[in-house]
Amino acid sequence: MEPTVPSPKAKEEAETSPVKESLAPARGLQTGDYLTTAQGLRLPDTDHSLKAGPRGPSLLEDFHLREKITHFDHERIPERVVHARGSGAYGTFTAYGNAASVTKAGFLAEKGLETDVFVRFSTVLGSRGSADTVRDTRGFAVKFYTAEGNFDLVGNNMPVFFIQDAIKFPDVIHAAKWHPDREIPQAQTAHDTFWDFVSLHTEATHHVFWAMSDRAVPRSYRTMEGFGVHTFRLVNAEGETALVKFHWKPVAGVHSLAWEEAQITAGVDPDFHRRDLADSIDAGLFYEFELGIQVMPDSDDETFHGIDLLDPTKIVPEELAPVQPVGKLVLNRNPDNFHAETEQIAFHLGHLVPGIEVTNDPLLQGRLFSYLDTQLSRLGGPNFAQLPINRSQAPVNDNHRDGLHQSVVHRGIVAYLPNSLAGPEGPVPAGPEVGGYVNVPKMVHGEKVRANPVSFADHYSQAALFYASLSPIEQDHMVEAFTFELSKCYEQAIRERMLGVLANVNTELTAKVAAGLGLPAPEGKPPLEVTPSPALRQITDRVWPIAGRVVGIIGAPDKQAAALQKALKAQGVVVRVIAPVGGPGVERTFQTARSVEFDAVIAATATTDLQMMVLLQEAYRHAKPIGVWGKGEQTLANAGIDLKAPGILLDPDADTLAAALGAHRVWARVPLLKPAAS
Ligand code: HDD
Repeated sequence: MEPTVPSPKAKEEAETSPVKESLAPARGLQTGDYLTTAQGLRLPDTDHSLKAGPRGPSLLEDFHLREKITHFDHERIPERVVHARGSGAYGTFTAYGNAASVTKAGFLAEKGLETDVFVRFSTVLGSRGSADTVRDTRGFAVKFYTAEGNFDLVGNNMPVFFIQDAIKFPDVIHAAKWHPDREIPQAQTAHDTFWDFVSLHTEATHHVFWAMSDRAVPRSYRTMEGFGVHTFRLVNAEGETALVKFHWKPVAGVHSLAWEEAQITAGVDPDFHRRDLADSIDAGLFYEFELGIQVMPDSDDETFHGIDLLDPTKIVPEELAPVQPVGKLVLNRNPDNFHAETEQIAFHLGHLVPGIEVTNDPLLQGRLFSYLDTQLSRLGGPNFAQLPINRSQAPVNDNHRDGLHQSVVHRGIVAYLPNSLAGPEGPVPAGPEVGGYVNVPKMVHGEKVRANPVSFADHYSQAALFYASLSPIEQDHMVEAFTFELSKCYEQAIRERMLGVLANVNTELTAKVAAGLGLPAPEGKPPLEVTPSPALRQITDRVWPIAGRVVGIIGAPDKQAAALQKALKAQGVVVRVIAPVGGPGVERTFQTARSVEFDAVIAATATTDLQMMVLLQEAYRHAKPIGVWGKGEQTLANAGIDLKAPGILLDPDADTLAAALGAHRVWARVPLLKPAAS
């Protein structure tokens, strides 16, 4: 799938969309030429309160002072209890049409149909103001404004979840978020309550392995996969059903930050991912993802190759059920107002359209309650669907009335069914022939119990599968992640217990982590046979599109730099000149530049500046391509970097750099970066 390279035309087209049109009246609410009160009264002065003389007390009668301050006092709404920090964008989803065989949902089934979407990416644990690059799961929530009503796919960048039953959600989140006494740590897994919980609650093991993998530190929201996690039931026009898992595949590939890089970035640029999303769209370098589905038969036992499809701690390996692309998502427009759009958007798994149904996954069932409920306190009442960002593009006639923040002026006396008084305007129930949502009849039976199916008791086999599927470098990163995070636990007993969990997954991993912690490796019962799934591996020989990547040149804005800028711009790469001081064509100075901003660096001048030494050493440690032009050779020597090391590119041109960026990192250098002892 070829990526979209900067296209002003596409950008222009993105500026007009049905959703944008529908938001237009709300955007037009603030139009007059003059400053006014909320009531439209023109104001001559908003800098001084009304006082009894210039040195006197303020007067209670100053309605403008009171309105201005009162409104300010109430500007904030409660942040999301999870996924508080996020950023979003509008886009277009285009269906390939092949999904018609499994679903009647128009936005998937109708070839070429374009549907407006809003996507909100997020971290899970941190507060609204926390950093983007922390080790965490990322949210990937998509609202499709379809002609049949809004459909929300509220997924994550990891395909499994910590718990199998929604009733455990408060437990896992209380354990994973900050300690309640100090509100520390912010947005990190490295603390006692998290490891205490997951070491006792072993159904979390598979998700913990994903959280300790490179997936937890994405390079950009552009370079991560998305997963619907649960199994959904799709229904086609003939009424046939299939069990399906949703996947978002990034056109740019799956790429991560180095762990040290992620930590530095959290300080240098806490908005790293948010900025990348907004800047990329502004530059016409749109994020692109393909939506894919794994299709499994809707069998009575809802199991596929022995995998219980109702268990959200399990994946179906792509080798068993290939991900079939069914449409493409292009994010092409930034919101105008963070609060009105990104903050007020309300996702809900119960926002479904005909052709897509839920299954009995107990995690999914509980989520169906939580998402509606949370909006009541977050958005202040039951009318949040009327907020411009949440409005359906399909006609709404719901018989709901009144409530806080009601903005519809309902007419007539009838808001009930059945009735004989509404006349032709009143809503009538819609059968399936006119698009009414009718569930596929499914037999439900069973005793009333608080219990899991037996198959849910397997907590380790797929964690083992995931670890075995990774490349050796990714496996090393996971060992380092477990060692780092567990080292930060104060309680030795928790570290030991967690090693006990790891021992039931993989002996070699446990030995390495235990060695790092200075503890004995316990014995466990890891699965005897594991069939790896190569599709889970991030590091492969593939060369990926490079739009959105950034190259830094330590030098001057000279002809050579300009030529590279021009050549790489055509591929969507930004080239920034880093010079000792500012000036025309200089985007970073030795003082302001940090390695984490760049995917590759070129040393083009001789310098002994210590900040540049650190920049180059970090780029080297993070396995980034480093180019050398002319006297830059001296700079590399000053930084102690061997010119013969892998990924040191002598006199690189645009093509050489593009090829190096396409591999994401210089993987051949990684073995040289290990501490001498290992
Ligand atoms: Fe959740 C937000 C994803 C389990 C309760 N969740 C939220 C968001 C994402 C997810 C991406 C942010 C939406 C946005 O951008 O506004 N959540 C997931 C996934 C889960 C999951 C992939 C498991 C497969 N969530 C889950 C459970 C519960 C919740 C089990 C409760 C029982 N989630 C919420 C919530 C949030 C939320 C409290 C917070 C704000 C919101 O919903 O609108 O209702």
